[in-house]
Amino acid sequence: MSLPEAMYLRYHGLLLPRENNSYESLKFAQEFKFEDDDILVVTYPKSGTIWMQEILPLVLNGGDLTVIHTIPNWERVPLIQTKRFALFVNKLASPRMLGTHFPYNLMPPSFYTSKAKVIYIMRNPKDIMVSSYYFHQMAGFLEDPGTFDEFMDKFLEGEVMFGKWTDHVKSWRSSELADRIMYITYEEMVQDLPASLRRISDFLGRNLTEEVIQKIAENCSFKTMKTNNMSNFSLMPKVYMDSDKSPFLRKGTVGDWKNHFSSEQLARFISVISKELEGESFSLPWSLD
Ligand code: PPS
Repeated sequence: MSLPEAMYLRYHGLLLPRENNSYESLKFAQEFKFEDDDILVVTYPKSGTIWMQEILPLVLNGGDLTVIHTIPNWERVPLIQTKRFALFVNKLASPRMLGTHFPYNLMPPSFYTSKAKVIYIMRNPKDIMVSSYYFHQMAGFLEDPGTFDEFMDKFLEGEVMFGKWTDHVKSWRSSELADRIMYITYEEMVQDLPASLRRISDFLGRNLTEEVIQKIAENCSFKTMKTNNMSNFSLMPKVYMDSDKSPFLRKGTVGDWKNHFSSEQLARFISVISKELEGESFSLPWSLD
């Protein structure tokens, strides 16, 4: 399948949408200086990025909703590789909340020597693929996904933004960041958000009362986030994201892949992914089948 050059650039072999990434923004990211108290959310796309952009400010400020009600998610926890990053970075107060879809090996040099903490969210790749399929339909800056079957080929080949899911996960799972990194899954957050919030606040050294945990959980629920204009991308022009085609906050569930995969597709998917994870020292928190 041919690559629409107008829509994507290539960076170290990875496809990145030109709409929000440029060679200048990537250079800016590479030269960016991490501080020891920075907190970085890392995700492969469609794993729960905007969810953590809602959670993180509330955990850090003890549940004050002002930030999530007045500042758009892309500005309160900006992604370091994006064009917008240079606009917002100087406005961030310490500790800075940052995000990225970069694999570990493409992080800026200053990251490795800093003590910045990382929250890495993993999501079942089958649900990522479904979420991404709909996202490609609604995002004007992404290639039309074609049929579900065609999109699966691209996903498995890594011919989608930020490359292969397996490469991303492998890079961060073997990152040797020791206690600087916390791994959490989308599924665990769906299953028990208050427990996930307790884990996150412990990792960040915050001591939140049960009342605050419950308040954050309510305000970060799928239902509440869908109505928050600072988080649901309703501020974006329709040519950029068309929620009539598919809302960004689409389903927010675990296992939607069951409504989309045929048994042949499931077998193909499992075969490719398990082969690529063979010999890795970590195990996945869920079964692939
Ligand atoms: S992106 O484009 O990479 O920034 O997308 P990302 O934010 O990583 O992932 C989008 C999916 O996360 C779901 N989401 C949530 N699920 C449950 N609860 C909450 N609060 C929540 N917030 C975001 C969102 O709906 C997308 O998943 P799907 O499966 O498409 O619904």
